[in-house]
Amino acid sequence: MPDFRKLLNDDKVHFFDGGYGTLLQQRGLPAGMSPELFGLKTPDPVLQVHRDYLAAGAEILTTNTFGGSRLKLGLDADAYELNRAMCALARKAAGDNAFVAASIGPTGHFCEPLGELTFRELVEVFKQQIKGCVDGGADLILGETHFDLAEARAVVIAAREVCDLPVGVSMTFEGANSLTGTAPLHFIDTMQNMGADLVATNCSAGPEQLAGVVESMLRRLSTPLYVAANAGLPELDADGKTVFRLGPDVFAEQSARFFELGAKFAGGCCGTGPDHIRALHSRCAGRAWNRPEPEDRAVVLTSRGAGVPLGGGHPAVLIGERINPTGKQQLIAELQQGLQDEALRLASEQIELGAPVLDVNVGAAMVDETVTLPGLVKTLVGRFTTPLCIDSSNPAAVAEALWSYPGSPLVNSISGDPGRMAELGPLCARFGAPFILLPIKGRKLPVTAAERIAIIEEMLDEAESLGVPRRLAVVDGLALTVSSKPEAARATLETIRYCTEKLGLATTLGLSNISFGLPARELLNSTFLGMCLCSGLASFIANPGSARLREALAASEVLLNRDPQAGRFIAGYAEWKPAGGGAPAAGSAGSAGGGAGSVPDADPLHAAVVRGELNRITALVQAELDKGAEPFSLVDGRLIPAIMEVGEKYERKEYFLPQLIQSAETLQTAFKLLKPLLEKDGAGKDKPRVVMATVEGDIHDIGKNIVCLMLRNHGFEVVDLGKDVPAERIVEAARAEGAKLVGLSALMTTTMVRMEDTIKLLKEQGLDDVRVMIGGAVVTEAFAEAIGAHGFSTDAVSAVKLAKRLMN
Ligand code: THG
Repeated sequence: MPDFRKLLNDDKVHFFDGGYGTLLQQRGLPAGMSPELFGLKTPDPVLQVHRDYLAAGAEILTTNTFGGSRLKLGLDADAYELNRAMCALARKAAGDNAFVAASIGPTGHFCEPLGELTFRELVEVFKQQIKGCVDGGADLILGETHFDLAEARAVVIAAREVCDLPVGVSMTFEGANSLTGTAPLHFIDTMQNMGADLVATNCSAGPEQLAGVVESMLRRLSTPLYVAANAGLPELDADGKTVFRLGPDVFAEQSARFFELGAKFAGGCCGTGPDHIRALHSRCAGRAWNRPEPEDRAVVLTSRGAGVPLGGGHPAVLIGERINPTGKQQLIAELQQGLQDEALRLASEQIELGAPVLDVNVGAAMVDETVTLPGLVKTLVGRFTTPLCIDSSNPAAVAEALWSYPGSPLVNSISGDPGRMAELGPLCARFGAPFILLPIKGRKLPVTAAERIAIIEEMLDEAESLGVPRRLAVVDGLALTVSSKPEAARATLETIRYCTEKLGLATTLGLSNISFGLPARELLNSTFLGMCLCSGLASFIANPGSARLREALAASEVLLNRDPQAGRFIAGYAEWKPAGGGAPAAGSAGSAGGGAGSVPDADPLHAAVVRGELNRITALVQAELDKGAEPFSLVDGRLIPAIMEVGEKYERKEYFLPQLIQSAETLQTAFKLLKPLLEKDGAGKDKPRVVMATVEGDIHDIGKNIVCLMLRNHGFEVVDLGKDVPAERIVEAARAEGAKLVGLSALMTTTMVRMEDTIKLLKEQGLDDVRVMIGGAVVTEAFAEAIGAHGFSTDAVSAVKLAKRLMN
């Protein structure tokens, strides 16, 4: 058997056949009758036309199945059998010397939200048709004359489910776009993301006009291209019938241009016949394929109406972060009630601010993401053309959203945790969805660049072994908070540079993580953005409402020579005035360790804790002890008031997380020295005990660790169970330790539901007198109440207050 893949891979140009409609009418097809049903009843005319095309030099015959889907044929016809029979007919004509391309035309129906069909139904319809074609002996599955990107994608997805024949789609463009708004370039971007074996354009106009369509694809074309023009533009003849008048020689001369531009295949569409193909063949047969060299290798996100390239020298892309329940009460409440207004408002607001891509995250308590996420995606793609970034840690929700999206969305994300790549990678490959590769694996966040790169390379290897193309990967450089991991920002920069330069991959970043716990976050975020862009960052998830970020982005694009003649910058910032406010007065900022001045401290011990003077504290405490101070009064009268002052500074936003941690650690160092002495005194025996844990499934423990530290500083005996702790272990520990307080932490919307399990289990096991306090970025008062917690806190300082209140 001949293998069409050989043709796809050789160095030559090749020839398809031409139009069938007019020729079949000349051979008895009644006007208004479906050519497919005609062919089923009277195969001979169809067979004849196939043979005429072979004789004219066609190497690939297209089957008489264009309108052969069950939706097009109607319920009475056996679509499978018709397609099988028509493919068998073409096979009979082709024998072993030519190839059979199964023609799969539009169904005549739109899928949601444009029409009534679901995308799944569309795929099922095509699967039935394609099965018939495969059994009839097709060599290639070829979608033809498609005008909707979703339907074009459905052909590819259906073909891949049914067979492993090569598959291609030909789209028709009316002027600059397809009927539902897709540009040629973004059509091929989408098809190439899906790994289509062939891309094509046909119909709508003559070869002169189609050359323009081909030119607009060239920037990123790397897949074999097939072009089939009409015999010129349609004209009305004297009887009011449409005719195509371009003769074979002119058609051939003009179509030869397709080969010069880089097409591998040419043929004909409406109004062409064997003479056109013969003329084209005799003019161009034996030519070498002018293999297209794409100018840029960006990863492209697409929708019906837009394409957004990431990397490949394109301007960095801001992915609007705001459709995300974090910190948004109204959005959460609406999502829980199945409403979309707030999400849609956030979408249009971000689009107006210029966000070229929107992140969509609906992960919140009491929201079923597998329903809510695809539902919102459907509405968004119906209203806006902005490509989406599907952000969920729930693989089933991601899969459902992919079924609802008519292009190439960005899947956010695939982590290095076991099973994730195997589950989501092939899905992304099948749907042609670029994905964010998140270099997180197991419980420990990788801090150094070397650790991150090791995970990235391992994940890329796994992707390759699963047949998931590396070109779909967009690496998350992982912004960790500098306030708790000061070395992490540099590691992010190194990771971005390595991925860009050594691995040739596009990158992204959840920018705002970097500044968590610090003041002037926008200042840090925008400065870090500039650094990251310099290291090659291709995209970032952020709030497009931040003027400072937009300014940093616009300025960086000029400095990185990606804004020709500074055109965009000048257009946006010619009238720019620096933000008001001026510089803060010197020395007025409340900086830990600073502001010591020349005035001696009233109490050096107190001051050392407030300033976080970790390396001085031991000596100071020892000096006090040497002077005869009581250990207990040192703690109660001087150290505890000092840490209280730190807490107050934190609440007044004079202090931020780094100062809080530094002071807490200073106090702990003092305690280490004092602890044996206090125990000798008999103090500390009746310290209140608290069991602390980050719940099962959640590996974030920075917040919980800070709360533990602060609780210890305030005289609590803390039993820290760590992170990813099952409910059973927490309950067991509370019982064994006789703790009357349990503190639970969860950072993610997906894991905060585990808190409820723990509370239920405590009750079930009769530990009714144990109080439970909860915390974490996404935890709210309402949630705490809903699950029966006794309180919730937003930060370590309020957690201590809450713990004290609950223990009284
Ligand atoms: N990497 C990847 N995906 C990500 C992240 C990442 N997705 C989620 C997150 N990080 C990026 N998105 C957000 C969304 C919201 C906020 C921060 C990051 C946020 N919200 C404010 C709050 O919490 O108060 C609300 C501000 C507002 O009103 O907009 O901070 O790292 N791959």
